[in-house]
Amino acid sequence: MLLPNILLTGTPGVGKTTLGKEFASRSGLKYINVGDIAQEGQLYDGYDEEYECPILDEDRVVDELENQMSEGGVIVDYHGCDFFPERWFYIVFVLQADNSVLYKRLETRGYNEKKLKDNIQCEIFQVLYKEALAPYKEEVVPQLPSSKSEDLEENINQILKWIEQWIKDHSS
Ligand code: DAT
Repeated sequence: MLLPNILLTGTPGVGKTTLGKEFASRSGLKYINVGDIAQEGQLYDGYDEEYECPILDEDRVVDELENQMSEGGVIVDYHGCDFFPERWFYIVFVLQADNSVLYKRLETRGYNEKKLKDNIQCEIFQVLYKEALAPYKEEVVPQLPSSKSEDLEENINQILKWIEQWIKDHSS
């Protein structure tokens, strides 16, 4: 593997897509949005009426991504990590946004009241951070603030630095 795979996770609306796409365009890593892949391949297993969204067929998503992940150099965007093989990722960045900022972003998306409330609670209780800490060690689960535009620049630089170090550590 010439370059590592990176996971960007966090509550919907924290800025994974924004960071992932911008990072990919600057670094040459390949950006994969799991939601988009699922939609393109219709990798679904039913529909969740309460949250008004299709239910992901996780096994088919893993099968779909396996080849690309084994090549390395992929930055994956998804609001979860418990169904991905742990070996796929060297590092899991968990994005976080202030509650009031996140609320506004999700309101703009037109989320229904239950979905809004549940997502804000998800952020408050650090659900995605805890999910990542189940398979991964704390030192490979850095948290990144993602409320302001300056945070975006800062995060890109931090991930670039991390990759540089990874390349040094793996080039012998
Ligand atoms: P996600 O992919 O986590 O669901 P997103 O990238 O679509 O989130 O971002 C949601 C909204 O927030 C979108 O309108 C862009 C904005 N946003 C993302 N990161 C930001 C940042 N660091 N500063 C300001 N706005 C940001």
